[in-house]
Amino acid sequence: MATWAIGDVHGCFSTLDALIGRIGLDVRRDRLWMVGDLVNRGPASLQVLRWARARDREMGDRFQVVLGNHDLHLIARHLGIGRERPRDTLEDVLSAADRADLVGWLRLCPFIHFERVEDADYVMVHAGLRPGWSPLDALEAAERLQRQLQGPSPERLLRHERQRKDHSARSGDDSCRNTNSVSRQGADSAAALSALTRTRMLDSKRGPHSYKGPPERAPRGLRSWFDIQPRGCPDHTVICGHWAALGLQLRPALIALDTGCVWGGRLTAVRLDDHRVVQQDCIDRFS
Ligand SMILES: [Mn+2]
Repeated sequence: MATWAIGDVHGCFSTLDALIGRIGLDVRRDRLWMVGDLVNRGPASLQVLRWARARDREMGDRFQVVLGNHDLHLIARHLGIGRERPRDTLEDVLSAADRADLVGWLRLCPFIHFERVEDADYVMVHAGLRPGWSPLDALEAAERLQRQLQGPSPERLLRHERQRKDHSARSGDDSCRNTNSVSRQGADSAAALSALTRTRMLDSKRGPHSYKGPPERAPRGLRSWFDIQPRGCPDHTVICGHWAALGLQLRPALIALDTGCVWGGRLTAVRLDDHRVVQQDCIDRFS
């Protein structure tokens, strides 16, 4: 039995299908984990979602997906909360007969997944963790977000998602000063959502920064979220995606898997048991 983790698919179904063939996934025995951003930017989000929905039925707990920022954007669009963005390629999903079933399933996915595999502790998130977060801190924050997303009024959380996009250079910690406890909770949620689904580099005040490029070319004073000590969940190996310019990272406690498939790069799978890497060049056609 193998455990595979796969990077950001972004609607590149043909590439995903080819990669799954390459790794020889045994759906009856193996585990398959995906770091989120299943959809958007690429040409076949609908096929990716239908595929993931089928793997979920077939593999049960051995199939795990965590939510990425583009997955949240699809949920927002489905609910009529989010507005279309210039490079969205979500029309196939939004006009599908099984749209409600597919997006309903996506809405039930978690923001974080903890699992022990072969004597090693893993935590999978789309983007990252806040510095200093214990596993319990991270789990509680993620579950709070999940309850908001699944509850009767997900608008607040999805609005945070939009605000983080618009003001991603501002610190969630600073914005909650001198405010009452309700808005402090909101600011905490926004900061947790930002860490789990959008973080790349932080400024000297540990606020999120919008820089997306490679860390070695970053403006002075910025540091990668995983280089700030104490890192969140330091005793766990973090599996994440979201940062295409960072590229594949296989470090003792960090496996970063976004290798820019949708930008003409590759889709990457890593077998956690022995760190075997299997990659597939992007073969999806963009019209
Ligand atoms: Mn992302």
